[in-house]
Amino acid sequence: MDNQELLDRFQRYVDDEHKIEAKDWMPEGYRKTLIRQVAQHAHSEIVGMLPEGNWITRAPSLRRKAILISKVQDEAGHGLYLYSACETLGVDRDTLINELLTGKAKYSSIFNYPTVSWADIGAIGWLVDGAAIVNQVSLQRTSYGPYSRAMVRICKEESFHQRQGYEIMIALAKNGNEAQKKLAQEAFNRWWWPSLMMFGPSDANSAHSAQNTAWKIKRHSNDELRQKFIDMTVPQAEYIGLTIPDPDLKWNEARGHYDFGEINWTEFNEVIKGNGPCNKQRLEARQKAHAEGAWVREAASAYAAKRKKSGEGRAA
Ligand code: BYC
Repeated sequence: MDNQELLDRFQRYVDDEHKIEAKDWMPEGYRKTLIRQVAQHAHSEIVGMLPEGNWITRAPSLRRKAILISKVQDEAGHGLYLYSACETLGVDRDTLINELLTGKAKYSSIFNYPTVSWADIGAIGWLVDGAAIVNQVSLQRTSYGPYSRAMVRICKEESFHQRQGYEIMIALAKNGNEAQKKLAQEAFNRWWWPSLMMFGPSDANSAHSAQNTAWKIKRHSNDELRQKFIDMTVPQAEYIGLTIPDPDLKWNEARGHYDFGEINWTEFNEVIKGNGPCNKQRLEARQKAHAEGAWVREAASAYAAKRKKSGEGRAA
């Protein structure tokens, strides 16, 4: 069968809503773009542990500390799960990690912003995990089986994360004193716009959207998901008495959606190029953790080799 026939057959299979599995034939472009996206997603989970990890020692109560530790631990689990999904596409984990550590691979722009107060932890859970869920619920129906199944599990945990963030914001913004209300509003102001950027460039400027939508890797466009997130989040903000930091935000009766102001795309492009407020710090933290963990990897490999050898001995 020539390549065009294989491509047509692949497209028909995807159009009929079948999942592609690791051993199925797939176009090289499909494999490549999935490795790119799933790896970026995995890196985002791992780098995403850093801004919140920064507050574990300073959480305001034992209950908050225990919850935050479990949330950050969940994120490590999501990262490992996604690296495994990525490996099914024929790339090994060392290569993926190396691409993160050398700055070659991207991770979500959102994790290059600092967490300056405890309210930022509430804002991250509510807004960042909230935005991640909107994107990931859509990705549950992505055409690549291992990625789609990873999303089902991850979404369940993310919804806990989102609620714990909103609960922190309720405590501060709705039930808190004046100083706490102020802290919550300031955190909201810091995280609102970067959260909208998580959905990527506008559809008109999204390089991968057309092909990835045809392959059903993407089920909704960047702008559709961003709008969904805004429509869902504005009433939640109003309920707890927060003001949306966007003078152009207005309900549009005819569209049945909120209109909103222009995103600062220059800022977005700078952050994804490596020039955000914390890009350097995030990469250095990952490089340090990797170097300090070398002995663990060596010990685990030595132990695995020893087990293999003694297993071979027993079999002989
Ligand atoms: N940040 O053609 P486009 C979490 C890049 S973590 C950085 O629209 P695509 C959590 C894009 O990669 C959840 N880069 O791309 C963890 C591309 O660059 P390359 C993270 C971005 O792939 C801890 C270029 O811009 N979620 O929940 O069709 C604590 C052109 O864009 C961003 C995921 O990773 C960005 N925001 O669509 C708390 C979701 N946006 O590769 C929470 C999975 C775009 O050509 N990813 N770029 O150099 C996706 O769904 C898609 O990749 C995107 C972008 C919607 C993000």
